Amino acid sequence: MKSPARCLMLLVLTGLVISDTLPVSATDPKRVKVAADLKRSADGNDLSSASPLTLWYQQPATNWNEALPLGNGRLGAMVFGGVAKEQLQLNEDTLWAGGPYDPVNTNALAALPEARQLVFAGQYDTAAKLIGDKMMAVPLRQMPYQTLGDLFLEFPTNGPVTDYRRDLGLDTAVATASYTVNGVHFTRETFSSPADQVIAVRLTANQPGKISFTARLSTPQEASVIVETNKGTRTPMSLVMSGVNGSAQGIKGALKFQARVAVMATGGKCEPGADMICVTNADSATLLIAAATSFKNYQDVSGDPQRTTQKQIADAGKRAIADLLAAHRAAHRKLFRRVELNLGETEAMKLPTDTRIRHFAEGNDPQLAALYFQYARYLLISCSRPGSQPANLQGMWNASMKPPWESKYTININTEMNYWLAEPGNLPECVEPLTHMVLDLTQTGARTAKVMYGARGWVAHHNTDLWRATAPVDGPRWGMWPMGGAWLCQNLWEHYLFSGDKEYLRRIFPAIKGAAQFFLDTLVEEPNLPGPANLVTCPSLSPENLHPASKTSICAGPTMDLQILRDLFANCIQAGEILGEDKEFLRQLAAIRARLAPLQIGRAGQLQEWLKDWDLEAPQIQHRHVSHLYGLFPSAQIDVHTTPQLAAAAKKSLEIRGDQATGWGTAWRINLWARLRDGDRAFSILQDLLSPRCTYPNLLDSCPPFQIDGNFGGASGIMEMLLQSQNNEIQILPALPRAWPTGSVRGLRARGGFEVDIEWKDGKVATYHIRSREPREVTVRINGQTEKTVSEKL
Ligand code: FUC
Repeated sequence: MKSPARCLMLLVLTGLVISDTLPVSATDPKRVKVAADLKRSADGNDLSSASPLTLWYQQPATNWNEALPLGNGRLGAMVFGGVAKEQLQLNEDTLWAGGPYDPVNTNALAALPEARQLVFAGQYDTAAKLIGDKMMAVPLRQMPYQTLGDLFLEFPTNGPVTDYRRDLGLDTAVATASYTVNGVHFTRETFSSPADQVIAVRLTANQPGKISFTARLSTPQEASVIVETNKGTRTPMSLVMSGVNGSAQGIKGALKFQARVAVMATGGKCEPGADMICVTNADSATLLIAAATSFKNYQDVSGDPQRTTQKQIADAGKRAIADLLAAHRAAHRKLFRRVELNLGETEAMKLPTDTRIRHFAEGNDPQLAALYFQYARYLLISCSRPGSQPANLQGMWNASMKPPWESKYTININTEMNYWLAEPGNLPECVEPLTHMVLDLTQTGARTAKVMYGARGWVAHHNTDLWRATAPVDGPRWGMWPMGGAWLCQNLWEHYLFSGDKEYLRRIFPAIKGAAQFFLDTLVEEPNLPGPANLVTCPSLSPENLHPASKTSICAGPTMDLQILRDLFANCIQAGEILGEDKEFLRQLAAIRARLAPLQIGRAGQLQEWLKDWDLEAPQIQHRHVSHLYGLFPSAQIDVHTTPQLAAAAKKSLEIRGDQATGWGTAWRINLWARLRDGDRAFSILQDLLSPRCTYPNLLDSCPPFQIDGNFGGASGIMEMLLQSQNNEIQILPALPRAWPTGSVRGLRARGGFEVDIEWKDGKVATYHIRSREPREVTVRINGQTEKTVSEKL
């Protein structure tokens, strides 16, 4: 038994429930407010009635940031749970604007030598102007990810509503709204099934003949809706919306799409309207929603969405809703139940989720941090499964035709952060869409490397989209950064480190090798630095941060680039040795790696962000990006044990940067402080992340606006506080905050193919278990000491 009920039972049996009551001071207005909220919501229930893995609310969503996300990797819905009107805002993860396109700029190569010269001469603004004129992608911006539209269900309501509750079970992946009107209790359950590739909505009531509603589809896309009848089949009536995607930036929409909603009622009547279906006095009803586009891959849009959706509806329609639900739950739990986390439970657990977010920063709700962690796992399972697109800036949930930053893949931090939790959080399957995308990028990026840089290998800059565009976009200040592909390779390498899967390594080696090759051909000597360690990227930038020598970010050899390259070359050498690749190439890489410009400590004792000691004069000294600290996290080349001086400098930089940033910037800082072994500082930043400044009522991250990286990065930070495994050590509770004195975790993964369980009490490790396929010797750092142990068999 691995259920949440079991977690709770264990907690009670082992005395881990650390506080029964919320300390309330009569004079502290905030505390009095918590007490009042508790009184209103708790109804005298004991803690065991509070469900630790559920988000719940006492009112319908009044806006998108209160609606609850469902997804099967590909097909997503935001569920509002209204009483008179239900809204399901729908997404299909290949519905982006545009079509296959090639944005390389054929003028770039000729301009490259001059751009370099200008940068080395300190004429940064002139360099930026030249880059803007000659080296940016055509078109300058990439394609947006767009909404599919909405399904609206309208219900006749004639009477006051009581007992309203709306929730999302993370263990079931079902969103439920229930309420009573005129003595009839209604329940509406919705899920997006990875097993059957449809969204299902089940409407029931506790009295027969009470389900009446109209169903209607609407969309801002170019599309039309008809009602299709298939008499004599299990799905006799469907709303069918067919359309084409939009054009953007002069790239013509090339996708067809279709959404299909089958409406099935038991008892009562089901009648077609012109563009709606009307159900009257049914005992219960089920809706099945399918959607698809003609996207097959970034070069091929010849799919048949009509055939796909017809088949999905016909197949799912043959099965009872209970069977669909069982298959859905099993597919979800297979991934979700691998990890359990208990950080202690308090009375605050009885409160609705939106209230808990408002109060988290006041302390004493450790379970909300555990819920936030599990929510991130839930979200990744829901938006990134084998066969789907990777998690974009909004995962896969987007109501707009023009979302912020086009809801793309921003690969100067955001996409990489989306996957930080996947490996330690025991969701390695969810990385598959990312692997697939990187392998696509090696193809489009090879053309960009050749045409724009005259180089071998492949390159991707700071963003990509469904069409795998790799040229620099948006403007020199943001786009002229050739490191996006190299950083993504680090995510893939981590997948290998955690699993030890040599087949996977063989599959990704060409990506790592090609990324390295690009830099062998494009690194240049910085003439102002003494050799031989004077190789740098140029032109480049430290993501999005202006430096004080100009109005631009354009520079040579920013610290982050040098750190990413140290990793890329080291990984390529190690992978090449494991796979028996060409020794000469690996030797060449090692020689070039040794010649990369060094990391430097600046006059404030900080780790310099640039080759020059500019940090203290930079116009945005507290910039959201902490790019130069990549070496501390997610990389491990800066480490408190192995490179204490650099770690101290990184700490100084982090202090200068400050704790508050965008959602993802805040989340990154949690991971960094955990790597610096300061659990309390990491926790205080988590308190900020998990407060209304950075978290919406639906527990999704607010950048602002909504951006999912903060959820994923925050969850990664929570794990970094409990377990780390860089540099060939498994570190148990490396940065446990005082706020979580007692707790347990089961099923986290560590590099080297290990799974780890930990129980702790009074801030100290009580027991731990390390398991692997074959028992192996492992170095463990625990309570400040290292020891050798042998892992148990998995
Ligand atoms: C980078 C960040 C922004 C935002 C965008 C998607 O440009 O600097 O804050 O996250 O990506």
